[in-house]
This record gives sequence, structure tokens and C-alpha cells, in this order.
Amino acid sequence: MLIRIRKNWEIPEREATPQDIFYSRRSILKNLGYSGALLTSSIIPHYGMKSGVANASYREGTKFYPVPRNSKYKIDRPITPEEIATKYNNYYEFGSHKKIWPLAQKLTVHPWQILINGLVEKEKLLDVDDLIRMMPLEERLYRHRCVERWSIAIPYSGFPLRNLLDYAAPLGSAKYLIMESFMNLDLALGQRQFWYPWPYLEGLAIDEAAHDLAFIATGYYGKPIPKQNGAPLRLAVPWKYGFKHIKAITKFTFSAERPISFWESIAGNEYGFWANVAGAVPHARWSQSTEEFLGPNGKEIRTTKLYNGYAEFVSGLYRGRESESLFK
Ligand SMILES: Nc1nc2c(c(=O)[nH]1)N[C@H]1C(S)=C(S)[C@@H](COP(=O)(O)O)O[C@H]1N2
Ligand SMILES: [Mo]
Repeated sequence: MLIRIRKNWEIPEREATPQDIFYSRRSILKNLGYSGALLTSSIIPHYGMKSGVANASYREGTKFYPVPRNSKYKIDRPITPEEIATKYNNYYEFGSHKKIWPLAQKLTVHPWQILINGLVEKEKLLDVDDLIRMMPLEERLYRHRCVERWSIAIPYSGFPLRNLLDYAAPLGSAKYLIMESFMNLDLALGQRQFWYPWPYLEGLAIDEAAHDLAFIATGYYGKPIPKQNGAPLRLAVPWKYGFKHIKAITKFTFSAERPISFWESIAGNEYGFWANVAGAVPHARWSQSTEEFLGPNGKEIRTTKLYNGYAEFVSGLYRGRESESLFK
């Protein structure tokens, strides 16, 4: 097993480029108030290297990674340290706080069945590894912006959602893609909070789902995606707020009707269907004009970009939809 341990001082500070990814961890860990135990871990997993996690399902998944990077999508900032992106999470199935990563380890992600149904030529049920094997895997550096204002920049591995659409063969009458997470009251204690409308559900208009930026992540930092980040399948639509990025997907349903997503049904005035990132449109309870980027140098305040910096790619999707509430 290849493990390279780099000293902090060997790692220069510069913006991420497709050729050169690195992190400096300690400063941000300190700034974020992480404990000493985390800091003294003797092996700092380097991106693209295998970390020493001894777990059968983890080893099983590693056969797919690392995969070649698609350098079309550049980011304007360094990559967030893996220690942050994997230990500061939103995943309400496991609790409404940020430290759910130990709790999420209870989830069994192998085997994992995926159902594709609704307005499709033929309903399909298959194992996630069989799906992954069929798909063209690549790595992409994406920005991620939570509606709560924190943001990260991460290397995902996975495949364009478009390829899943091609495989699913939706009918012409399908206008929306609805995605659902798992349901398991024994493992996910958050799901016992019956006032939430479980299972977690999200949707995209079919043209958004077919857009090249819409991605299904199966890997993270060159390895299988950790459970806390949405293993085994998680959506990444980087021009939209984080809550659209549904984790642990079990079902893809094609529909003629627009779904009401999880957060929309809880607070429709705060979380809409489109949820595109825009600094000019405040959340009902706070401004969205800036974000807190969790980078290698700690928290950095940055100006929010329209469509989270992806306007050149996606603004065309919303021509003719201006009367809709596109930015919440
Ligand atoms: N199933 C499910 N998916 C989810 C959530 C959730 O609570 N449950 N939280 C969302 C929110 S609000 C965000 S910001 C991202 C966080 O992803 P990360 O923890 O991998 O950074 O996951 C999204 N996907
Ligand atoms: Mo979020």
C-alpha cells in the first residue's frame, strides 16, 4: 500500500490546479476547533492515496479508484482538507448536528440496491456496483455551497447523471427526476424524529439532470465516498445549494410532476425547488452575499458567486423560467 506522509512545511500554499493538489491541515483544524486527538493522528491520508481503513466494504469499493480527472471544471480556490470535508457534515438521518460521521458508519452500503422506475421504458433494479461498473468514471473538482453559508471544494469521483438517464431510458412524458435516500429506523436514529418527512427526497427538472455538470459521486478524494458523505451514491449539482445534494440514493423515479423535496415540505418559504446559489437573494433568515470557505488556511470569507461560480455553464437552463423562484 502506498502511503506518503508529507510534512506540513513541504506543502506550499497556492490555488488548486489540475496537476497539483495538496493540503495543509493543521491551521484549519485548529481554527475550526478540532481536538488534539485528531491532530496527532500519525498517518495523514494524502489525496489519491489509500488511507489505512480496514473495512471489507471499503476495500471492495477501492477497486474503482483513483480515476482520471476531467479538467474541464476548474476551481478558483484550494481543495478543502479531507479531514474537514469528511468530519463536518450535514446528514439529518444521523442527527441535526455536524458531527454525524461516527454515527453514519452504522450504515451498510454493500450490497445496495438501486431502483429506477416511474416513466421509463422498463423498470430496473440493480446492485450499485453493477451500475458503477457500467458507467464512465472520472474525477471532478467541484465547489460545494451549503445554504447555511459554509462552503468547501472537493474532488469527487463518479459519473455524469446524464449517463444514468441514458441507461434508465425515460419516456418523453418524464419532466422531473425524483431521488430518494434509504429508510432505516434501526440504523439512522434521526429517522425516528417523525416530524421530518422521511425518506430524504430531492428532485431536478429533467434538463437539469441531463446537464453535464450534474454528477453522481461514488468517490471522494480518490477513494470510495465515505458513508458520512453519502455512500454509495450521492448527487452533486454544484450550482445549487447543498441540500439538493441528496446522499445514499436508493431510488431514481421519473415523473411528469414536480416533487416537493424534503426541505421544501418542512419550510417551503426558506427552501425551494430550484435552490440555485445567488448572493443577491437572501435566505429568509440571513444574507447569502458571502460564504465561509473551509479551506487549508481556516475559514475564509468569500463573496458568493451567482450559480456558485457555474453561471457560464448553467444560466441557459433558466431562460424562460424567470417567473419561478430560482434562487432559494
Ligand atoms: N440524505 C441526505 N442527504 C443530504 C442531507 C441530509 O440531511 N440527508 N443534507 C444535505 C445538505 S444540507 C448538505 S450541505 C450536504 C452536505 O454534504 P457533505 O456532508 O458531504 O458536505 O448534503 C446534503 N444531502
Ligand atoms: Mo446544506
